[in-house]
Amino acid sequence: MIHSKQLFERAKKVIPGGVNSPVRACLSVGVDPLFIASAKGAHLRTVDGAELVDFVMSWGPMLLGYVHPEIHEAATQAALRGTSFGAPCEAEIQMAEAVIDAVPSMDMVRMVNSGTEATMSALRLARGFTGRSKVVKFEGNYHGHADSFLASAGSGVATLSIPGTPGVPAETVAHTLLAPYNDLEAVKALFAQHAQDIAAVIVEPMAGNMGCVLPAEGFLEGLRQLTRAHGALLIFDEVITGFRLSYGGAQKRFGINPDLTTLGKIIGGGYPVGAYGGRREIMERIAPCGDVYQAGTLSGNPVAMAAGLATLKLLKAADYQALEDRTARLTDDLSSIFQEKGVATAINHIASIFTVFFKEGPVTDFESAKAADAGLYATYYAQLRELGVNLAPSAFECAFTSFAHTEQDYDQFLSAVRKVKL
Ligand code: KE4
Repeated sequence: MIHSKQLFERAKKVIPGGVNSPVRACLSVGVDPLFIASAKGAHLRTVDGAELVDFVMSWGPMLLGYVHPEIHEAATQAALRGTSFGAPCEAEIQMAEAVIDAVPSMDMVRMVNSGTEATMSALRLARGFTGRSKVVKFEGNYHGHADSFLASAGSGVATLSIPGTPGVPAETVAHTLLAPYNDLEAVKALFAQHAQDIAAVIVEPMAGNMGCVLPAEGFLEGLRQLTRAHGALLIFDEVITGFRLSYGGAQKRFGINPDLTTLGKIIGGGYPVGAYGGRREIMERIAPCGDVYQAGTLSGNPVAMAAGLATLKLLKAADYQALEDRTARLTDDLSSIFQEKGVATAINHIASIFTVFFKEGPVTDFESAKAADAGLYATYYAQLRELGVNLAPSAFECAFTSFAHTEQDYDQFLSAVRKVKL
C-alpha cells in the first residue's frame, strides 16, 4: 500500500483530489484509493503488487474482462493505421450499423466520447425537436455531469452529498423537474402541471447510480404512455444497461421502445465512447443534416470504433443467460452468508449487476437506498479490499460480473465475505 499512498500524495498536488473522477478518491468509504498498475481478465494488479478480483470492471465497460485478446488486437491494428483522422472512416459506419442492428428503437446513431456527451446531446436534441424546455429526471438517477442533470444526481453527487452543485445557474435547473424513481403518479402530476413544456423524460431503465434498483412493474410502460400522450420524448439512458441487460439492452429485455437512447461504457470496449440514437425523424434534426448542433473532435475515432466493434461482435455470440444465472447464484450465496452473520441486507440484481444494501428490503427508490447503512458498506468495502476483492468505493454504485469471472473468482469473493467482521 506504500506506493499507492506515495502516488496519491503526489497526485493530490497536481490533480483535484488526486483523481480524474471523484468517486475514485474513495472518500465515502474512508480509505485511500489503490493505484492500479495493470489488469487482465477480472483481475487488477496494484502498484504495490497486490492482486484483486474486481467487481467494478471500470464501472461497467469491461463486460468481456480486461485486455481481451481480440479487442486488444483490433485496437492495436487500428492504431497502426492511424489513431484519429478527423474525417469519416468505414469503421464508423460498421459501428453504427452494429449498434442499430442490436438496439430495437434505433434508426440512426451519433458517436460521441462519453456518456455525459451522449445524454447532454440527447437532451438538446429533444428540446430542439419538441421546441420545449423542461426535462423530467428521477431522484437517484445520474446521467453524467451536464448542467441540466445536476439538480439532484445519484452517483458521485449523492455519494459526496452535494445536492445539485455550485456552478450550475439556477435558471438552468429551473427546467429540470424531479420525481422519485418508480413513482408514476409523481410524473403524472408533473405532466398535469407542465404538459406543454416538457420536452423529455429521461430515465435509467434499471437505476444503477443509487445502487441497482429495478423498475417497478408498469413503471417504464407508464412513462412510455405518458410521454406519448403529451408529445414529450422518452429517453432511455442505457449507459450502464446497454449491451448488459441483454445484447439489445434494457429496452429489448423489457420490450419498451424509447424515442432516444444513450449508450456508453461497454460499446467502447474500454475506450472513450458514448452514443445517442433513436427514431430517424428525430435524429435527422442533428447537424449537419438538421439544425440542432453537436460536434466532437475525436467522435467515432477509428481506434475506439475498432475496439467497440470487436466488443459487439463477441457479445452478439455471448451467453447472457448463463452469466445472469451465475450472478443470481452468487447473490443467493451472498444473501445466505449475511443471514448466517445476522446482518440485514437487501440484494438487488439483474443480468450481471448486483448491489448489497445494508438494510432490510425492499430498496425501490433513492429514499430507501439512502436508508441503507453506508457505514457498514464502508467497513465491508475496506475489509474485502484487504482480502483481495475490489468493490465500488461507494454504497450508491453497482457491482458487475463479467464473462471473464471464473468459479475461482466467485469462490474467492464468497470466502472473503465469510471472513468480513460487520
Ligand atoms: P460518463 O460521462 O462518465 O462516461 O457517463 C455518464 C453516465 C451517464 N449515464 C449513466 C447511467 C451513468 O452511470 C454514467 C456514469 N456512471 C458513473 C458510475 N455509475 C461513472 C463513474 C464515474 O463517474 O467515475
